[in-house]
Amino acid sequence: MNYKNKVYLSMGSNLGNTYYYLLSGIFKITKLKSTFVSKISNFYSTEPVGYLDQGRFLNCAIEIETDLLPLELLYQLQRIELELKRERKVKWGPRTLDIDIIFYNDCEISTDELTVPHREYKNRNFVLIPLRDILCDKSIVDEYIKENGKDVVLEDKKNILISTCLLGFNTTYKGSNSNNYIVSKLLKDKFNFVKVCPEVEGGLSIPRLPSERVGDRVMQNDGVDITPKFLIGSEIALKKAIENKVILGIFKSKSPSCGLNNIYDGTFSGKLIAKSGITTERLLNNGFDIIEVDRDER
Ligand code: A4P
Ligand code: MG
Repeated sequence: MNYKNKVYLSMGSNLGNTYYYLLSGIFKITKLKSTFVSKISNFYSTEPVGYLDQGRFLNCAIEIETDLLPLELLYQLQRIELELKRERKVKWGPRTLDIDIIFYNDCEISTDELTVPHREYKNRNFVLIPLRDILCDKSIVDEYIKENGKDVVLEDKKNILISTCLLGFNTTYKGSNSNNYIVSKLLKDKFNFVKVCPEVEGGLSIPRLPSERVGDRVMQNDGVDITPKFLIGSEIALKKAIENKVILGIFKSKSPSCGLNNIYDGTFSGKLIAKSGITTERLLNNGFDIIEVDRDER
């Protein structure tokens, strides 16, 4: 991808399921117009800086390539923060998601709304250390990193339940895959992925006939009711989630098993309705957070 500007973002969260907010933010950034997420740092548990009466943060940094201009990018990032329930109550206080622009090429910007490079980055190990992971020239930050005790600690690898097709395995009903470069390339070595394809593990073949949810049932397009297989698949997925203590699921969008916000409406005419797939519904009912993503090859 050849977008003109190279930008470094710092991301932080210390409310609720912090991994859910950082990863959701990253997937939303991949959806921005003319924007490509090219690198993701490790994830760090960090001591709060500024307002101290709050829990530790989870921080990371990402590199993006984009044609968005600085203010356009800032507004898009603020919209993403809002969509992920960010409320601005206390300056430097707890937040589900904060996304700051650290560098935009080597531009220097100073307006009421935006200061780049970020005003505080040199003073903050929680920005500098993740950034160091993804900068080619590490000397840019090395001179500012202060001796690091326990203020910035590399997180242990967490378990994530993931739709097998997103990792490039040919398990979709067509016998193809839904490879997503963020999971299969950029996140692969940062998490332990617990793979699940609820349809195949529930006993369906590859390839298989298309199926859609019709009310509480799942029907193939030849009229055969395959609900029991979907239920077995959802049970297997839930068992894997519990046994592996996964922090969340990353699932293929629009699928009758794994979709989150929209699935096909049961008429096999390509129309979507607001509803989740069978497995997603079961995991949500058991308290797991789900992020849905689509095929994204890049
Ligand atoms: N703004 C100006 N420059 C920028 C920039 N380069 N990137 C303006 C993003 N925004 C920028 O930000 C306030 C205003 O800053 C915005 O309206 C924007 O126009 P905000 O996100 O609404 O509010 P905030 O986050 O409370 O303020 P601020 O100054 O961004 O706080 P910081 O600097 O982000 O600090 N401790 C740890 N361990 N980890 C953290 O992630 N984060 C903070 C927040 C405090 N302590 C932390 C962490
Ligand atoms: Mg901020």
